[in-house]
Amino acid sequence: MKEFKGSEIRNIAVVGHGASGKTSLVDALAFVSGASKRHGAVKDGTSLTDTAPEEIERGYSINLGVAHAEWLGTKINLIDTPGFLDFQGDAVAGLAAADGALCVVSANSGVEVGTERMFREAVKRRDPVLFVVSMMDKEHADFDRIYEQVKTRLTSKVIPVEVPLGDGPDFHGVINLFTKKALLFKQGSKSGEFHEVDIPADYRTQFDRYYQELIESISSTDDTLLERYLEGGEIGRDEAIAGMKEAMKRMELFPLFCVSSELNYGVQAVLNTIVELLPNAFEMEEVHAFKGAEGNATVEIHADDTKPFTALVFKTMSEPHVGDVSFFRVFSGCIVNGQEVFNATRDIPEKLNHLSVAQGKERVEVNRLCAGDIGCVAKLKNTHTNDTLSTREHPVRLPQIEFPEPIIELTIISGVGERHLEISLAKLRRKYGVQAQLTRPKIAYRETLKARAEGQGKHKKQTGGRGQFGDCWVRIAPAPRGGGYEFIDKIVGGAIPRQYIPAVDRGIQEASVRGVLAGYPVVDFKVEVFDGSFHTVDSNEQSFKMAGIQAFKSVAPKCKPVLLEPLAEIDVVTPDEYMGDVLGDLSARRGHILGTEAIDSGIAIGGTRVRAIVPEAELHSYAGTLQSMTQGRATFTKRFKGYEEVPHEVAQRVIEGASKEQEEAAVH
Ligand SMILES: Nc1nc2c(ncn2[C@@H]2O[C@H](COP(=O)(O)OP(=O)(O)O)[C@@H](O)[C@H]2O)c(=O)[nH]1
Ligand SMILES: [Mg+2]
Repeated sequence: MKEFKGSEIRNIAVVGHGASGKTSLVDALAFVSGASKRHGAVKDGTSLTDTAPEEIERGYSINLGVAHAEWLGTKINLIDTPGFLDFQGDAVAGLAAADGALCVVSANSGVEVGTERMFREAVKRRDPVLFVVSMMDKEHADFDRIYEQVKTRLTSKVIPVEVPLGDGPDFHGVINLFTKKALLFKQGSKSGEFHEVDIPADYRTQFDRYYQELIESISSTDDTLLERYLEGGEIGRDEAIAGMKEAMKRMELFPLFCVSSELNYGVQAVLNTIVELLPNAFEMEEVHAFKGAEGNATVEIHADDTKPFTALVFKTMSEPHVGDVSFFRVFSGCIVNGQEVFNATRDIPEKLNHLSVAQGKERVEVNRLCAGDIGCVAKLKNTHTNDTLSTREHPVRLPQIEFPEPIIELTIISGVGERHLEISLAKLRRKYGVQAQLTRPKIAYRETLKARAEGQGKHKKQTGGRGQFGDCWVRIAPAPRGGGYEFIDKIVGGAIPRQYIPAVDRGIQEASVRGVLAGYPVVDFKVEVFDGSFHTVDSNEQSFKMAGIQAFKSVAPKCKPVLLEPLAEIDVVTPDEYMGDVLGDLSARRGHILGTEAIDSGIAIGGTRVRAIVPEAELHSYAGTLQSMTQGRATFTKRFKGYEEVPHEVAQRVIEGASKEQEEAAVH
């Protein structure tokens, strides 16, 4: 394979809702460019980037996939991403490795939840985005309607640079607004060949309207162009394209295209546009990386072949018969096949044998990879996603990709959605033959004490030969929330011999694992041992540990024990029309609303963010409820917030439930 410089590389993530045509588009781009010899199809299980058994069986992407196209002397690395929200971690990783995104919207289904989510994610990362209306050949395809939806639901800064000739089965060409020409696709051609003709008379009015809109949009982002436009001057193609590229970098314009990946119509135009309008890998902004394995000092990383090698592993995929394959983006420097590198994240050397680039599941071995490129390598010893590969002389750690946090938990597995869990279970079955049954997770209640009390713990046993004797007096008192456990030795005059005091401590800790109310661990209290007695023959460590257990059991119930429950702070982002429902539901879950704020970045159309503290016990299946309440358009994140006392009537139910469980356990 030819070697490409960073200025001849584009790294593009293909994002959007599930089944919007992303995988088919990636396949078509690689095929039409000539880099892939076969036009694969998702429905036959032959697409370039849906290759895992789970993906072929289900017909949708689960993992990100990497392929490439070669066009106009440029290598376009294409990162196909999964659209379902459950697998958005891979979409986030794909965006992190790319410098720009194609946001795919189906001409049929239009803007969907995944489109909103991934477009916002791209904007958040400040990646230029190009919209592609896919499946233009399908029944009920409607370009104008989709354009309107993108404009009202995603961003007012979208602007078509192509207009289709015909929608649905009648889709047969496009008008390119930059060249002011129409392209008529040759029916039955393999890779979307076309004749270039003048704009057909019956499309003239439509052309004028869209052209006007395009030129106005571009001029409004550039003072020189605007002045000329207002004075009635012409704006040439090259100027318009240069203006558009700059505006895209600043997120002031998002061009819109249309294709049919099945027929390969319009695919060449998308390839041209990626080369012309999206930034090359050398235009990457500098990244601040940490020096060394632990250091906090940062160093700037520039896309430059002559600088030390640095790369971030953005995906690790396990492949049958191969093992783990690590995909990485080179941020600076070059690497040659077989070279040793240094994983500063884990402080270990790694060897890059069979350095490759991916074309779907095929890997093409290369001699060298340089700044800005994306490569892969199999069988690293101990390198994982989010690790940085650099050199021993210049070890650095790049900023890590922030993956979405799991929001549902069932026993030991957790994930970002039901579908995510289902796939994890399928993988468990296929790879390890493990059958799992899912049950609802137990809430991690705790108990604590609200008053001080004192008392004795005495352990005495006389069974023939040598007896057991331990005796201690303790004071138990509450500690502040989060204060943990504290043991204070106040023994004077040898009432308990030194060597047995730690045993009292151990006994108390052991007893406090099962609290006095409902058997949950007791937290945040302190214990003073202040008196006791012993027997010269019968006392030993075991006896004093038993005395400690007895002391806790007799004193703790007098300390006003209460139940604590885990709280979560949740952050919901919802379209405004569902605000009332979201707030009402949170209150019904004993939620405490901390605040609401409108989100409006000025680029992506937002919604409202609601922050609330909600007891973990009330959040079971929240993900599903929120989804159905908002047609899947709201999202939430959740993090542990701490423990708080359970209101009396709720506590009563938990305590009754716990004693019932204990009875049942006793019967079985
Ligand atoms: N008619 C038609 N069908 C398409 C086109 N692109 C994709 N599809 C079909 O739409 C479905 C979803 O496509 P896929 O590429 O898997 O979407 P993804 O989930 O976004 O990757 C598949 O059955 C494809 O065959 C197209 O241009 N025309
Ligand atoms: Mg796909």
